[in-house]
Amino acid sequence: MLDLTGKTALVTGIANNRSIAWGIAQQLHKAGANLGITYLPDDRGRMEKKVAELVEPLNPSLFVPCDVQNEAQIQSIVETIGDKWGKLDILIHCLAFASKEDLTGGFSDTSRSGFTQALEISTYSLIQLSGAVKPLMMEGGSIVTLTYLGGVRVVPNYNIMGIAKAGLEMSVRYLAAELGPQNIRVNAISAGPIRTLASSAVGGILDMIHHVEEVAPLRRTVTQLEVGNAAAFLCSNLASGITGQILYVDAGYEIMGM
Ligand code: 0WD
Repeated sequence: MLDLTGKTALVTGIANNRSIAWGIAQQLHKAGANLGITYLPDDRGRMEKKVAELVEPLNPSLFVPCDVQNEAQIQSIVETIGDKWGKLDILIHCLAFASKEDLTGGFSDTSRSGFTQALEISTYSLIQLSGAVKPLMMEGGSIVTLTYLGGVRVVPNYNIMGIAKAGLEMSVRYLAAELGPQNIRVNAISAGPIRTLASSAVGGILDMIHHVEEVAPLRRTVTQLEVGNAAAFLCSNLASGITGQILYVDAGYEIMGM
């Protein structure tokens, strides 16, 4: 059965109660995992307060700042995990960023700085975090990231984020190949469109959701908790033979041609 008792899990990317990472954290907790939660720090400490209040019922034993553009913060997280837990079993990479102006309009207008920022935060961060936690996964481990269909097909307005997700999906494969001999599995969940803070920046997101509700085999989109269930599965022994894969949790939308 699905049981994560005794497993330590670091969950990144919780911004509020709509975040996919929040759905994942709840399901990992339900399966018995010991949680560490990261938040994106800001000058006034607003995010810290908000996320701390939200996750309190899950009793995280670690609560640390993590801006993936801040190398020192990543190192400090690794040290804290080493001191407090001694090992890490699960890493949830559930974050992305692109500037709003690059998520509408012409793709060929993408700025150099927008390209660099989106790829650094959304794609490089998986490579960076995986490399950082690798020494902590001495008993093996599971790394799960979040991607979207816009990384393999053209979705209006997804633009630069599509390039970031294509790079992310290929990073999953390279990481899986490298870390497999250490029994570290690396997989991605390709989620259907869900209303969140990040997705609200994508032009026409509501139209995308309505289209999925009309066309997907299940005639709806998915919830954060459904993505959380799939993540808990991928992190558990039930998925011990699965690595380097992109698992679609999208109510079946991906199979449709029209
Ligand atoms: O429809 C959707 N919502 C889908 C999202 C469909 C398929 C995939 N995804 C992916 C996203 O691309 C992302 O990789 O799921 C992941 C989580 O996104 P989300 O749950 O939709 O969005 P949100 O609740 O906004 O969480 C993303 C968080 C950030 O939130 P804000 O909105 O404050 O940027 O990523 C974090 C931050 O908490 N984040 C960072 N974390 C560390 N360092 C950074 C950073 N530099 N930048 C953003």
